[in-house]
Amino acid sequence: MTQTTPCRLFGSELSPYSVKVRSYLRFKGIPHEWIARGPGNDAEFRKHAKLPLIPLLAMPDGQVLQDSTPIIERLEAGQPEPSIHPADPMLRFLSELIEEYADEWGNKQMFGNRWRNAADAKSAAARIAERMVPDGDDAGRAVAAIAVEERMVPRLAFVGVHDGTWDLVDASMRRLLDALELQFGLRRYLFGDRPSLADFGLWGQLYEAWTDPTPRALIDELYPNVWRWIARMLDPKIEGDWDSWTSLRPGIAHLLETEVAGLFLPWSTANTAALAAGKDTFTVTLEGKPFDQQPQKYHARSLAEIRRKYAAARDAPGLDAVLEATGCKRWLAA
Ligand SMILES: N[C@@H](CCC(=O)N[C@@H](CS)C(=O)NCC(=O)O)C(=O)O
Repeated sequence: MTQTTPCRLFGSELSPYSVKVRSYLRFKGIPHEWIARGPGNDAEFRKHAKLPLIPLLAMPDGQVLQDSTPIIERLEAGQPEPSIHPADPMLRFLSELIEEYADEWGNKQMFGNRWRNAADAKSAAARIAERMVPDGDDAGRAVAAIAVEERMVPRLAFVGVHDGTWDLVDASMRRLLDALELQFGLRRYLFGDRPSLADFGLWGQLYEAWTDPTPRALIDELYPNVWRWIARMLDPKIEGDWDSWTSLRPGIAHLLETEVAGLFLPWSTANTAALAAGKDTFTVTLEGKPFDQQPQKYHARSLAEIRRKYAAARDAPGLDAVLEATGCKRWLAA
């Protein structure tokens, strides 16, 4: 049955996972109200929230969903068309894997750019403060912006972005942008002329990066196809079909090899191992250099989840050969 009462999406314009879910709701044509999280809706948010995190989706039937990937999966199961999953099961899994990479590793690129550079941090803090403090109160907004910056900058440590790791994370963002620039020269979205789960995940992070001055200047100057896709994904539409693996292979295989198998999966596996061993910090060698951070439970849960999806999809024709050739398989089959 078509839903007519809108659901309520609590989110923030500055939150990659919130705008990701909003873009998905727009694509699916699911009626929704965007509730910019702020003091005016604190009581309602707290009543619903199991975790103090956005996005939060309050459904018309009273159900409350949190966490962007399960939110999308839940809605997709209830309303499968138009699908965000390529029809070929192999491509579907690759899209799910790239979404996982975007959520967990791509966030380091966005978050690092936003909170490491003073100009970007000031810009983001001012935009967040603008939404926290009622109209007309400039002094209040200035105080709030300082408090936001003081709260967010130390969080760089939680995502493992610091002087010792930033060059690697920044180079990883450039490589992602290079790969996407080529992909979007030939098609409207990552897996063809319609958006996939991977597009929503990557876009949440890159749209946010594009709202911050430093990465925005980079994208505007060097990545015109990515820029057009960023604009397109605000309100994505079906503009054609899924592409074949033959046509997708060069770009996707490169991304899987360098970013997913080269950085994300070994890092996430080391994070899980560190938690199991009860360690406070862990170091993993990435591209021949040490990468160290505090382990985080959330990444371990989502790694287990992508491994579960792999176990369910592994009979998909061609999948194991691609994962083997790109170096992903040993991390997923673990
Ligand atoms: N994995 C979660 C991540 C959600 C998340 O980290 N949300 C951030 C904003 S992007 C948040 O609410 N942080 C709480 C805070 O800043 O106080 C998802 O995909 O929804």
